[in-house]
Amino acid sequence: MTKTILRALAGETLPTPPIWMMRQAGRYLPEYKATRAEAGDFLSLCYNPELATEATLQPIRRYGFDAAILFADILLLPQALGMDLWFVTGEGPRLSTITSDADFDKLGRGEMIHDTLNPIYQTVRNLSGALPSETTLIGFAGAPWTVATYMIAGQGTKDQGPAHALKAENRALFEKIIDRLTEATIDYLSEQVKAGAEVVKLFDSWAGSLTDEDFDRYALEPARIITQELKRRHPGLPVIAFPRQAGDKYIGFHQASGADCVAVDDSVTPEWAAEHVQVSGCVQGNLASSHMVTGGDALVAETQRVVQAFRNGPHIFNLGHGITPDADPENVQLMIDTVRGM
Ligand code: 1CP
Repeated sequence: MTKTILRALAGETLPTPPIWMMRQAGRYLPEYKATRAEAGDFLSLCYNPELATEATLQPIRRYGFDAAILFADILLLPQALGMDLWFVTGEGPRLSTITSDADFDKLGRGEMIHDTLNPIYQTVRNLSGALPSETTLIGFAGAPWTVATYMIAGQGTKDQGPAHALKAENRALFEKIIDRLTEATIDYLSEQVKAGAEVVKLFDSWAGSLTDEDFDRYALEPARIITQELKRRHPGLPVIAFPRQAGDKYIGFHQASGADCVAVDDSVTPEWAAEHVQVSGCVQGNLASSHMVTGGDALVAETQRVVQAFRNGPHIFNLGHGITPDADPENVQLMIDTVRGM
């Protein structure tokens, strides 16, 4: 029998939606903290296939999710292009920056990314052999705009100000960065697929700060190019796009990007997303991740509401964004039991 996630991605309406969770491996789990301590730091964990395989499998063992997502990070790609990357404990990622043509010219291109990313492909190969037969393996990358915001600012930013500023001041350079990332993302995801990823997801976490034409040019268009080329290289490959906080721009995103599934965040209601987005294909989402912290009756009621809203079409149950480190692992179990018990 085909895996439930693949069936939903193919457009099937299932009696119980398959379920997985963004950031399902991570600091809310005691076993993850132990594995991370063993690795020493976060990047060493990402580049250690044995331990990254273990981190990926932990939430599958504990909860029996229908999908596993490769343990890695969207910022490994800029590092593979030659940028410096490090994580400051308690603060987040730091990178060398690109603010001039001279910075851009230092970036690598083509096959060279694989020198750095080979351990990630090894993790994917390990996982293909280690996952239960019903579990789907999802590979991923950051979308060009989201990754560019980190490469331009050198860190996470609240409003992506530095990237917007570069776009306004030197559009040619900004577009060269987007194009280079588009090309590298295709090669990166394609290699993940060759190693055994069955689905790929494109995380555009900051798509919501692009408006109007900019959204179409820098969120939609790269997603379309990446999806089209991946499907050309790997016929039948399902693609999940996540243009987070796209609002009205979620409407029509399936057709315009060619993605099989559009993941929606919780700034839109499930009823709205069912009416306007699910009409054109599979939707993934969208319980607010705060329920994983607060739990209780509200968690149960809102979980049921999401399942109900999406019941008449293809749906993959997920949160609206990643689970946070302060979440209670028991609330995750309650969410799963609620979805599967309906
Ligand atoms: O252990 C730690 O302290 C590191 C925390 C952590 C983890 C567990 C980071 C740092 N990245 C990850 C793994 C990760 N990141 C995964 C795989 C595991 C899984 O989902 O179970 C994935 C898919 C990501 C994707 C990712 N990284 C995104 C896109 C999704 C999203 O959450 O919006 C983004 C924006 C990043 C950048 C990043 N990596 C880590 C942090 C703290 C950040 C965010 C920085 C910021 O807020 O700007």
